[in-house]
Amino acid sequence: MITSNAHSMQAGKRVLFLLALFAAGAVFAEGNISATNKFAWSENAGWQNWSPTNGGVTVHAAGTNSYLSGYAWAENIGWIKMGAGTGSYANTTADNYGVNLDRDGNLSGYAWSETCGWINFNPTHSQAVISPTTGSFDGYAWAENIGWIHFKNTSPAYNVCTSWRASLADPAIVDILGNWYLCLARNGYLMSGPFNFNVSARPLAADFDGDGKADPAMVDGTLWYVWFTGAGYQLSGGPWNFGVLGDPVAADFDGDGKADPAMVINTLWYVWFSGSGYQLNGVTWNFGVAGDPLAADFDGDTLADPAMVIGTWWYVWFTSTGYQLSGGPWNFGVAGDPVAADFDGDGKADPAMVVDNALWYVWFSSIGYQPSGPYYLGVSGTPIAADFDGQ
Ligand SMILES: [Ca+2]
Ligand SMILES: [Ca+2]
Ligand SMILES: [Ca+2]
Ligand SMILES: [Ca+2]
Repeated sequence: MITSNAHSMQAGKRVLFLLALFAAGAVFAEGNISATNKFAWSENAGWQNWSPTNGGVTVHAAGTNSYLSGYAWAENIGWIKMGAGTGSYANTTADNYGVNLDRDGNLSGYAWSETCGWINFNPTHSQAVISPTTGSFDGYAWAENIGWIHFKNTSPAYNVCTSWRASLADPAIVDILGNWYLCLARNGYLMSGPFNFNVSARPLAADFDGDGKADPAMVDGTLWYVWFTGAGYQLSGGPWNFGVLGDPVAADFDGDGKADPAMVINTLWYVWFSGSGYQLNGVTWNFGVAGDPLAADFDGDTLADPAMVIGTWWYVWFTSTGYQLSGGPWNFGVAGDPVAADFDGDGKADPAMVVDNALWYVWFSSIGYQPSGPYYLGVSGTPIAADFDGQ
């Protein structure tokens, strides 16, 4: 009965939505553009309102695959559509055009205006951007028929701002019973949970399905249980079995936006690249150092960098230098359970040590790896850091 009611409720909503759509002549979402900072300017076409009364633009957070949707309104040229279909957009046909956004805030691709045609967000002589830390648009987009569109100016003062922010890592704890406790950065690190998937083994989290949100996983021997965020936390078939027993690690080593499972045995790294259909690829890394293995993008080139932690010492091999040891090894002077993820949202992983299962010491890349904390999370278990909510 409840299901049936819910269905008829949804159907009712859909009918209302369709009626509204026909009445207004365009599709609208509320959007996440500021109600006050919402204007862009074009010398030839005047003001554009990115958060008009009947609609607005939404900036969707999905890691490297973020994108825009919805409509902006310009008094002189009418509606400007940010994308067709679902983002991120391929921009190869009239059915899949749209404005894409990478996790550093660079916009690309095309919006469409019925009256003035394509609007390019990454034209030859400019780059439209959104600040990953403040959500402020800046730079210029280009339209063949109306010229430059400017997003930020001091005099006269105008600016388009969104509540979107770049990816922030969320600390989490998984206790011995397999209970997951999450502290979402966007929720002021307030603890939520416990969430339980009825599997208790070695927990980890990484974005295996590439939707910009970390997927919880449990590794039991050679078996990988992964719950896809993109599928409503359904088990991703399987469990996967790669036939290698070791210390499990998962991160995007090949840069396709999906996490690659890895097993580490002493100094040997076995990695199954998502970009190669999870083939072992004949590649086994050996950096000659054994310790607590982890992987995160320390140098900010979007590829995960393998690392080994021994006591207070961090050995990190930068992808940007062809897997050369990043000087050091680094010594932060604190020993414990190491984790690494981008807590401050500057695109570089921040090393952290969790002492006594609950005290988090963090070295933020954005402030030159000065020590911060310890932060107390209040639950004991295996520490994990990943971007669970994609923002
Ligand atoms: Ca995911
Ligand atoms: Ca990958
Ligand atoms: Ca890297
Ligand atoms: Ca960082």
